[in-house]
Amino acid sequence: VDAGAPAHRTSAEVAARAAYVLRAHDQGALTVAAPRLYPHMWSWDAAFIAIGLARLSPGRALAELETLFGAQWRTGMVPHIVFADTIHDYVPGPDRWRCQQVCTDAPRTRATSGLIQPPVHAIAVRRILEATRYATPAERRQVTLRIRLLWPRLLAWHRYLAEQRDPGSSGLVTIYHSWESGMDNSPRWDGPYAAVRPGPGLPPYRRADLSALGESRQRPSDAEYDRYLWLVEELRAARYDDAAAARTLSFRVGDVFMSAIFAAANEELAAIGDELGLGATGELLEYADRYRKGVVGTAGDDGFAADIDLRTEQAVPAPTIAGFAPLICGGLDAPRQRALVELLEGPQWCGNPSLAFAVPPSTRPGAEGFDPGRYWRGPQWPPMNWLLAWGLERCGEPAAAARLRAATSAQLADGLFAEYYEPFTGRPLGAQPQSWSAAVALDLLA
Ligand code: 2M8
Repeated sequence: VDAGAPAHRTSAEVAARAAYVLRAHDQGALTVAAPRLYPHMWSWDAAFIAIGLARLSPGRALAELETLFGAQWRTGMVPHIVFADTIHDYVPGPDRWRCQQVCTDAPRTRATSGLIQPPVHAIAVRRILEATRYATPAERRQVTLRIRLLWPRLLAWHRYLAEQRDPGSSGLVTIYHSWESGMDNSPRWDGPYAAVRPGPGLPPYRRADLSALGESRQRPSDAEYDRYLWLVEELRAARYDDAAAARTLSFRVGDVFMSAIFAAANEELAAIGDELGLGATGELLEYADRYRKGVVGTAGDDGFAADIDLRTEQAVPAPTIAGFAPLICGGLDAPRQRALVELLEGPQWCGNPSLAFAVPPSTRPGAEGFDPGRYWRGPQWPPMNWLLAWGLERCGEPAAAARLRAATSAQLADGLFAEYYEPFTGRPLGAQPQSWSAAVALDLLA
């Protein structure tokens, strides 16, 4: 994909370019998130990539998740990074995580990280199953059979989240690291990170991300990276054991956005189970209900949700897109849902007249910690828009969903598939092209 940015490409042209990007990033049964900056498989990226690939080939889309779940831990945990076989300059690499060396639950055949990411996977599998309706009968049979084979792994993943990441059944999934949220340097985490103090035992490391991107203003700061790497030290010292991590880690937060995705994903998995006669429906719907209530329980009168710092038991209200979590899982009463949709579409967020495209900045412009060019502190992220639009549709807000999809498609019409976009100038930032942005474009435009 060339670097020129002519706007107003036709939908067909953008979709073709997106397909080309995913093909170029395909290593067979693993699509790298972005060749230079992220030369491996990321868990929630893989789910979005599968959602896009479902438009081209349900079988290939499912292969992506089969690869990811092939690296599932014995506990049911699905790791946030599955390292590609090729040697690449990514920090922290397998030598830092040392999962196989310190934990017998880690898979033997693949190097992985020891963290998780939001469970978008069942949402992707349901879309793959739906896509088979347009496939040949033989492909439909084949893909359905493979979904049946993957099913126990999906169920084990959801059980892991409900049991190990929320042993008290509070309705919020606990994260041990902001990498788990997927929104690494979001102002959501500034409060909780104040308690993370990297010790002298932090081994030196290189900022491989800065050399890969050639740009530091768009990435997290060095102080943030010290904390990220320090938490990896803490986790490895706990041997990636959930009970030990819950006792010893200096970062433990109940993540509303992850919990909302989990609630919705449980419903999707239940629907797949129902359609294929696989059972566990009652259990999954119970999880859905638990996490929906957990998310809604943190929301204010305007429906905006807040994470909970589990070390202080305090809510950490932050004006970021994560506050819109209830629009992903539903469950607000009608007046609060209306208020939240109005907030999303109003002048503080998508309706801000200074925005180049009417999609939500990752942090509310003008809020403390907002930075329009820096990663999760302000830029707009296509997969988040996709997710919110998907949630709005499910919540019975089809008009708002359609507006968000249209604005997301307009932003992606540059055909560059940037990792994220500067909200006021519309400038493409981060890795270019990034697989999940291409995947979202493919789903919206194909
Ligand atoms: C970013 O995170 C990784 C660490 O997991 C990194 O900065 O190296 C995040 O945007 C995350 O949400 C995403 O999954 C990953 C790959 O796209 O990159």
